[in-house]
Amino acid sequence: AKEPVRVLVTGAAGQIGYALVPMIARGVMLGTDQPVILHMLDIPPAAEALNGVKMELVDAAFPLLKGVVATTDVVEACTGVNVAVMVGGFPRKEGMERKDVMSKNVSIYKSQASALEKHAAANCKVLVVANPANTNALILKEFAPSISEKNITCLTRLDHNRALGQISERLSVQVSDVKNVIIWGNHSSSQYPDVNHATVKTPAGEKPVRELVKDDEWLNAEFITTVQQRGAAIIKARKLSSALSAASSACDHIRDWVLGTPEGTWVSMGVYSDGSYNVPAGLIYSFPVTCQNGEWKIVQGLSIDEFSRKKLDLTADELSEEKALAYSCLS
Ligand code: NAX
Repeated sequence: AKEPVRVLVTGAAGQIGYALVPMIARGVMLGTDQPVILHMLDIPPAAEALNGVKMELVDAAFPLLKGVVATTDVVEACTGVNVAVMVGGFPRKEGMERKDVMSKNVSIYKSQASALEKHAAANCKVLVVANPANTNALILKEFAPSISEKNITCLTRLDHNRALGQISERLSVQVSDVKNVIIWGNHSSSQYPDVNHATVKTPAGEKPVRELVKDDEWLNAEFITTVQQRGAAIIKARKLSSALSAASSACDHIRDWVLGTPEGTWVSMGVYSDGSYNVPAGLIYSFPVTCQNGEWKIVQGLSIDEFSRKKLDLTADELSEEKALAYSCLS
């Protein structure tokens, strides 16, 4: 039998946490043959709720779940973890300045970075979900210098999956037959959902999405804004932000990273830019990646037209600005 993998979920008493921990315990993230030990962290005001989640995990009698640590102590939470899913953060509340929210999250990610660096297992893989996800991941990277930048990522898979979903609905095809959309840039409304290399599996072979949709006007405008604004549309409908889709996408992100992407398929992940596609190095930026043997690699050589170029640059500019704002909170 396999040794259990320790998975940390921060903000585990929140709504994404509530959807995510049972998925992990069922093997959705790491495979149905992989035992897991869940480490759940939240802050003292949520301690009782967190304990309630632990009680439910016990009650669900998940065969793969070999242990649960529920704590408000960041050192205990981080000790020995192999995978860290960072969902906890400070939300933007009405009337709050962007700088104030940034400052709260910078201080959270700075201290959690140190705890992970000192106490996590070697080669721990980190996924930041909490917003501003890209910049929180960058802060985490800066303050955990001994964790390889290859191991620090942020979630844009939800946006990627939303793009697949929109194409599937539009063409009335199975979502599993659509692939290779790309989310470029920030997990914010400046992101660029790109279908220029996306395809659909048809009885006559793989066809480009553009050829099948036959409506560039829709693809270049409404499709993009629908994906960019989907989070807001969910809040409007549910009066709560996306939770089950965020949790499911976080599982997709880690699963593909650890177990690999299928041949010929890429996914979107926020990763540390090496300057690929002339995106400034040193930002956490969402790129198309393939994964093998537990490592992601940015897909190279895709053609970028003028329309796309502008959009890649726009979201990079926003991230550079966020980075500067985050750094200004440090001093
Ligand atoms: P909730 O407010 O329901 O849960 C957040 C939890 O984090 C709370 O239980 C809170 O007590 C805890 N927390 C706060 N500070 C903490 C700290 N320092 N250490 C540990 N835990 C802490 O929010 P939820 O709806 O679950 O969303 C969580 C985060 O995901 C938010 O930042 C949200 O903006 C972000 N999202 C990111 C998405 C993405 O695709 N990257 C999509 C969904 C979601 O909007």
